[in-house]
Amino acid sequence: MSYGTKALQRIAGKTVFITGASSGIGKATALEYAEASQGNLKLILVARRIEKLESLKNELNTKYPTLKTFIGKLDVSIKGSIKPFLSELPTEFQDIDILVNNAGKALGNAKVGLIDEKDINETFDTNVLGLISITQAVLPIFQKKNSGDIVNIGSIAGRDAYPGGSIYCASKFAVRAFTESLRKELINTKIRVIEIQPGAVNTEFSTVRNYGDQSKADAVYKGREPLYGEDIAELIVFATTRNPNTVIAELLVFPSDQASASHVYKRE
Ligand code: NDP
Ligand code: 8X3
Repeated sequence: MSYGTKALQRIAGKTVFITGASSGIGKATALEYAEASQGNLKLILVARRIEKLESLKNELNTKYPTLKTFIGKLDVSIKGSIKPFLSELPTEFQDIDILVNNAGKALGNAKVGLIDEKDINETFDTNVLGLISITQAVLPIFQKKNSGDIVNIGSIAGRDAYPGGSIYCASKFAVRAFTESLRKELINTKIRVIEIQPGAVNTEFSTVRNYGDQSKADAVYKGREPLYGEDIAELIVFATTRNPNTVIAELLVFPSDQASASHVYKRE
């Protein structure tokens, strides 16, 4: 969508780095930035499934011939992979202006005592340590020019913990704490730190959470009116095209039929 002339000017020629761009919110955000800038933008898109990024790049190139897109296979949970990735970016993509820390996941619904150690590690390595490592690596670029936007994708699960979500909720509470500390640390700079906290969004999130069981994933949204990746993408672009004096610090975003974490707690 169009965000108006001022937003178009503010975003013109910027370089936007999106993690987890191969599906859902990240993919929609890449498309939304391309549209909002009318193709006058550079996009760095990363995820593990490079073939998905290749088809997204083709789609973007077809729709927006002036857009410059760099795709990369990057697993944010692998320590030591992030700094080399950034230093090997083509020169024209190195001066990042907007970082969207979006890559993340929940794995399963197991209760404490029964949670697979591998799922605990993968969730924290991706949602928390990956996000922290990317931020640490990109922040010096922003500090050098005293500008830049960091958008962290939190969740209602980072404010309202629920049974069967202990690990995912803890990871998103950690994202919120990290984001708040960072915003306070950067108070004397022009760097903006933004957290978007969605409720239910119909993406591949539930497929991943249910280990690929699509019928379980579909059941999560049955009878509900969830958000879609595009809805969150619009808010990310909106937040990062405000006047530089304006920081959208937190945005809690529900679909119209949700008002808390959507899980039911009752004695069984
Ligand atoms: P999707 O599963 O559709 O997208 C997740 C993205 O993260 C994919 O592009 C995936 O790509 C990427 N990803 C996963 N693991 C890694 C990794 N180790 N390294 C790099 N990229 C990775 O889900 P969503 O779009 O819904 O999720 C995006 C963010 O939104 C997550 O942080 C999620 O927690 C958050 N969120 C989602 C909500 C929802 O209801 N859907 C609600 C609130 C927050 P690939 O597999 O190719 O690596
Ligand atoms: C995803 C939303 O409620 O499934 O962050 O945890 S929820």
